[in-house]
Amino acid sequence: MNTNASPPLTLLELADTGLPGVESYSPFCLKVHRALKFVGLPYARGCADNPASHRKHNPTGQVPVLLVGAEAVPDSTAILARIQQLAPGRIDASPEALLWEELADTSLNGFLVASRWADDRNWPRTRAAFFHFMPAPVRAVVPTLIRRKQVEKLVARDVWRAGPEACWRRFGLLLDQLDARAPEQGFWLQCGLSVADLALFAQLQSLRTPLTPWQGAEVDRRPRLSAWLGRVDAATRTAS
Ligand SMILES: N[C@@H](CCC(=O)N[C@@H](CS)C(=O)NCC(=O)O)C(=O)O
Repeated sequence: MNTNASPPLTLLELADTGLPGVESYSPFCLKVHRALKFVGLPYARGCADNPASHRKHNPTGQVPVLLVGAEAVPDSTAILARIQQLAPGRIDASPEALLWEELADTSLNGFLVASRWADDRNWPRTRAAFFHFMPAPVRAVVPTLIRRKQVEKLVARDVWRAGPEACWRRFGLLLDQLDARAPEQGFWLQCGLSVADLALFAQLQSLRTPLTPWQGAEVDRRPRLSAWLGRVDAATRTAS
């Protein structure tokens, strides 16, 4: 680790959740938090209520963006690659680890988005957590419109196209497959912590917040998966 030579780092992201062990409701921001903590690089936080507030640093309007000095690095996958340059040899990024990262960021993320935005059981909690800052008259209208758009995107992604029952059946099957694949000891691949651990952890940990109790319980009842999540959490929760 060589923190003295590093340019100052600022993570542009969403507001803190206030929940222990969940620095952000954005799984992609959570992934970056945990990578920075694991390698021990100090960083500042630039929080906003809306991802688009950081648009001047990322034309896609998404978070996270990592400012490395004056250089803006958007996208969690690119940010992890940049962190590996800043702290060489700490996080593995083999081709297999990158494939797992892709599965987490796409497939698993689809279920997280569905659990918060499309699942009627969870929507009132999502609305309260994500839109509390809006004045009441705006809050009465805008969240419902945004929800409608999110559900349209979930249908287009084939996550919600066949409806809730099919979605949660596929979710359960994916969790079963991950549970069967989870290592009995150590990290996801036999090489120390990798981008696979960070990316899978970020999506699964994000399912374990009070916003999505049913989905969180589904994760927690897979014993090997939960034990591995606990190990990744312990290794990445505080700055090393
Ligand atoms: N591929 C991006 C995905 C980032 C992403 O989807 N961020 C969400 C927050 S979790 C966002 O900014 N959404 C706003 C939008 O898409 O307009 C990454 O890995 O960073």
